[in-house]
Order: sequence, then C-alpha cells, then structure tokens
Amino acid sequence: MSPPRLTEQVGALVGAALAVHAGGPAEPALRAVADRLSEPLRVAIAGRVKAGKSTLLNALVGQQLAATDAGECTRIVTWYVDGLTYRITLHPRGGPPRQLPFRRLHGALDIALDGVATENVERLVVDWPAPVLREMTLIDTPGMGSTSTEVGLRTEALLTPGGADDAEDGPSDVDAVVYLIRHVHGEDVRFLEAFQDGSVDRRPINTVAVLARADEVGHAKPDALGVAARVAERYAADQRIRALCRTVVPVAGLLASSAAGLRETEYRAIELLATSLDVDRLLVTADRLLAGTPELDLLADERAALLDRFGMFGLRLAVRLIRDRHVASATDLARELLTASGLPALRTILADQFAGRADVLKARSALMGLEAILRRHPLPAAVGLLHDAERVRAGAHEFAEIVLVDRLRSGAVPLDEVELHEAELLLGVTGADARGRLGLPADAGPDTVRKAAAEQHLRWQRRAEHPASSREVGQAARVLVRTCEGILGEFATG
Ligand SMILES: Nc1nc2c(ncn2[C@@H]2O[C@H](COP(=O)(O)OP(=O)(O)O)[C@@H](O)[C@H]2O)c(=O)[nH]1
Ligand SMILES: [Mg+2]
Repeated sequence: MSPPRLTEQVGALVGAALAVHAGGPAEPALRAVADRLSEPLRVAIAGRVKAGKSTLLNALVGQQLAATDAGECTRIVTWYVDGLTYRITLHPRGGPPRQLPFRRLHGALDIALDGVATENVERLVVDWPAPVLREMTLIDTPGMGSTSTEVGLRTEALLTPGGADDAEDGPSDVDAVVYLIRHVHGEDVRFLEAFQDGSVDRRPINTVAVLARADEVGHAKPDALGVAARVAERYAADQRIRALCRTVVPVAGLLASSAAGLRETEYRAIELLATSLDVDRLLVTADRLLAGTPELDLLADERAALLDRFGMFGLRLAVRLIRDRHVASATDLARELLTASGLPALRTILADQFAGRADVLKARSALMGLEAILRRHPLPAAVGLLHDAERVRAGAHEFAEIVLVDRLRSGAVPLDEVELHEAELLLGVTGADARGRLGLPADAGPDTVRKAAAEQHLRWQRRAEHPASSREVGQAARVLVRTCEGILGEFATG
C-alpha cells in the first residue's frame, strides 16, 4: 500500500493540533491552516507598478475584471476566488468583512469602497465563477516600488513569510508567485531574494517569472515576441535569476486579454483599417493612427479605443492576419492573437509548475503554518505534534526534491551539463508527471517508462556509490534514486 499523501499526513497533524487547542487562542489560526489545505492553490501576481499585473490577471481569467492603470482599487490587494455567485467582500483592517455593491464598466469591475479609505482596506475578495479560479486563487497586488511606499510594503507583507497574522517564521499568505519583470531592475532581484527565506520552505519552485508587456520589448515590430523570447532566455540563463525562479516566459498580456474579449465591432473596425490603402502609413505611429486619413470611416475615439485595447503591435499583427487572409472572422482573429501573445505557454507552465504540484506546495505552506502556531502557543500536550511535523518535513521526498533543484541551480552540486539537465528533468522542473521527468513523450507506453526509469535508477545509483563522487553528488544522487524508485513503484506490474 502506498503511504498517505503528503496533504493527508499534514491534514492529520493539523486535525490533531486542533483537538489539543480546541477552544484556545490558537484555534482560529489552526482552522485557517486546515481550510487552506482544502482550498485551491493561492497564486499572487507580483511585480512593479505598471508591469502589467492586472492586465495579465484579466488575460488568465479570460475576462476584463481587474481595473488597470489608475483608480483606487489598483492600490488594494484583491483576491479572485472561484465562487458560486458574483460577490465582492471588503475585509477592513480590524472590523468585520462586508459585502460591497459593484457594477461593470466596459467589463471591468467598478467597485464602490463604501466610504472606506484604501489604506484601511486589508483586502478585497472577489467571488467569481471562472474555470481558472477552480484551479487556483489569483491575487492581484498593487506592486512593489509603488509611488506610495505604504502600498509597496503591503504587497511585500503578503508575499514574504510572516504574512498577515502569522508569526515571523510563519508561511506567506500565498503558495506561489508569478513575478512580472519588464527590465531587470536591481529592485526586482532584491525583491525576489527577499521572497526566498533561505529555508526549505521558500524555493524557486514557487516563482515563475514573466517578461511582461513582451510586445513592447521589440518596439512592436513584427518579430517583437521573438525578440522578447530571446531576452527571456537570456534572463533565464542569468545565474541570479535562475537561482530565484524556475523559468522566464514572455507574455503580451494586453493582447491576450483583449483577444479573450474580442468584440465583433472591433473585428469590423480592424477589417476596415486593413482594407484602407493608407494602412501602412497609419500604423507607423500612434499619432498617425489617431489623426491620419480622416476620410477613413473610423472616429477618433474608435481609433483610440483600438489602440488602447490591442496596442500598436496587436493592431499591426491583426491587420496583417486579415490582409493575408489568415483569418476571416472575429473568432479566428481572437484565436491567432491569443496564440501570438504567449499566454498559452504561460498557462502550460502554471499547470505544470503550480497546479500539478498544488498538493506539495499547499502541504508545505500548511506545515510551516502549523509549526509556527505550535511554537507560538506551546502546550505540553502538543510537544509530540511539533516533533511529528518536523519529522514529516524532514522525511518528505517531495521537499527533498525541491531543495535539490535549488542546490543544483545554485551550482552547489558538481555535475556536468548533461547530468545537470537530466537531474533537473527528473526532479520535475518541466513537468511533475513521470513521462515529463524522464524526457519521454506524453504518449509513451508503460514499458518505455519502466525502461527509462530503470536506466536512470541504475545511473544514479552508480553515481551515489561511486567512490570518486563528492559528498554533494552522493547526496543528490540518492534523492534522484528515490525519485526513480517512486516512478518504478508507480508503474510496477502485477
Ligand atoms: N503594450 C502593452 N501594454 C500593456 C501590456 N500589459 C499592460 N499594458 C498597459 O500597461 C499599463 C499598466 O497595466 P496594468 O495592468 O494596470 O499594470 P499593473 O500596475 O502592474 O497592474 C496599462 O495602460 C496597460 O494597458 C502589454 O502586454 N502590452
Ligand atoms: Mg494593477
């Protein structure tokens, strides 16, 4: 029989702690830890102000929900959670939560804060039925390096350990982070470093970086996203960045979010533009687009709206697609723009890196929360529980894998390039399922999986036992051997 899953082990520990602390001051915090284990993974979208965070959130949800640019709500941490109905709840600093009236203005939520000043709002929670939110709760943040330091500090408090009401050593309120970079500012690296707390519990595994507003990187030229992809690769190869996050993917969030909500009227307006003899001249600069060729049947505000929604890159691309007869309807165009935006690639990464390991990430957050609470509220009856929690933490192979990825990335384990690559694969860097770990195609049969796993098993076992292997290599190889054993067990016959 396979051992209980990590979330079940941690769930049982939290249950036992709840029994010991029933009616005591630690009960609410323990209950919150228990709830968190059964909720979707919490993923925060972070980065500097105007990095394109709210726009990317809208793209991921596939609806224009979050307000972008200015407005008081962009200064508040907002949680988007899967809900049965549409509902917005304001959690003030101190005092009970209350429901807020809202309406939608051009799709975006227009929320009346009901007289509460933004600095007195702890967070907004938006309940919204949407498929992506069933997989993960998305948290929009106001941004680091905010014009107002207060707002920046609030974001950091959310993401770094010892969030809202936990002790210093408690987990952060989120399980994983999508971090948006436009250029690598010193500040970005400093923040990413602060997010890792140097212990087993804050590792690159839970941060994915997005090279945001990717269409602007190559000056909105036709191959802008190709340029952005090369920049992203360079960032991803940078030792400092590698040590802090798993991958860097370029995404043109604005294009993705507008494509998701592409309207028939917009398609017709772009079609009109595409058939104009002046189109090439008009698309040279924003000024020309807004004021040139007045006889074209597009009002100034219609032109401004197009530019606002798709950006210069998006418009140029859309015009080209229509002119070359690649697309002939709003649906076609939406699909092509979405593909070009890079969002599908990010979705895959989120599914592999976050959703695919939600259990491990949540178990880790819960374990940290539990240990912090037990230390803060020591009871003789709970001493054994603290030891149990430590034992689960030390014994969980899933955590050992996470630590090893980090060590490999920091250069602490002297392996050659091929071994490093295969070790990272085996540890699930590009996907946590067995076939991904073995570098096999998704349709590889069980025999192929067994054979590949056996080869890797032998190879790392030899490495572990070889007298010339250093201590670091030996330790790493033993973790990899166990990973192979897990796969062999999973695919065992009879
Ligand atoms: N060209 C372009 N503009 C973008 C993109 N994403 C966001 N923007 C624009 O950048 C500005 C700031 O975006 P917003 O999402 O509010 O950034 P936030 O402060 O990080 O939430 C807005 O005017 C967006 O329209 C993008 O992918 N491409
Ligand atoms: Mg924002």
